[in-house]
Amino acid sequence: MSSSKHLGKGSPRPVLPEDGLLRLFSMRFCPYAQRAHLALNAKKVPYHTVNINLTEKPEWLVEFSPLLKVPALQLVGEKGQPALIESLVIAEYLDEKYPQNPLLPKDPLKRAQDKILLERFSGITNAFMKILMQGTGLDDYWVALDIFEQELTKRGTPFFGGDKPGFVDYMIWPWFERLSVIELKLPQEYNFDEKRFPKITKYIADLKEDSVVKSFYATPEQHNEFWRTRKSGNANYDLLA
Ligand SMILES: N[C@@H](CCC(=O)N[C@@H](CS)C(=O)NCC(=O)O)C(=O)O
Repeated sequence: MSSSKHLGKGSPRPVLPEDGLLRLFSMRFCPYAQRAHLALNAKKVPYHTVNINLTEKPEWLVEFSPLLKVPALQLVGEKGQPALIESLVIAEYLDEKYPQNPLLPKDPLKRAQDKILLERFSGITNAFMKILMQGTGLDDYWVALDIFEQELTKRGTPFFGGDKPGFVDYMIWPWFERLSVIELKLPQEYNFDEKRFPKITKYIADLKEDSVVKSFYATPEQHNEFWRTRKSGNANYDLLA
C-alpha cells in the first residue's frame, strides 16, 4: 500500500497500517529517491511510499528528514522507529540488512572501488543540475561520463556490477533515465555521441530492460513534462498519481 498523491503543507500525517513495513518518504521524480526505490525493489522488500510535495512541504516532514529532503526511510520495526536519510546510506543499509540479491561486492577492495566510482558520479549529478538551472555544463557532463565509459571498458562486463546490475548501476541509473530532460533543455546543443560512448550507449539500452529498473520507470515524455511544470514554478508532482 502506498499514498501516491504528494502530501503538502497542511496535510495530516498519513495514516498507514501498523504492519511493520518500511516507510519510504519520496517524490516521484526525485532521482535520489529513485535510488531507494530501486534498492528496495531489487531486494523485493515490501514498503509503503509516502510522497512529499517538495514545494510546499508538510510540517511533519522534519520528524523523518531533518534536512527536509527525500528520500527518508523509516524503519518501523526498529526500536524508536528511526528514519534514515541520504540515498546512498539508505541503499547500503538495505543491502546489508537484506542479504537477498546482494548489490555491493563483498570484497573490500572492489567495494571501496565501487564507492569511489559513485563519488565520481557527482561530476554527472552536478553537471545535470547546472544544465537544468543555468543552461550550461553540457561539456562537463560528457567529460564526467568519459570516466564511466572507460571504467566499463576496463571492467569488461555489461554492467558495473558484472553480468547483472549491482549497486553502482542502480545508484546511477536515475540520471541516465533523465537524459531526455537535458535534450529538452538544450535542444540545439545536445550532442550525445554514440561513438564517444559506445559502451554507455549499450549499457543504457540494457539497463532499461532490467526488471528492477522497469519496476520504477518514467518515460522521457513524463520526465520532460515534470521538468516543464517545475520550471514554470508549478511542479506537477502528481503527474503519475
Ligand atoms: N544527498 C541527498 C540528496 C537528496 C535531495 O537533494 N533530494 C531533493 C529532491 S530530488 C530534495 O529533497 N530537495 C528538497 C529541498 O532541497 O528542499 C541524497 O542523496 O539523498
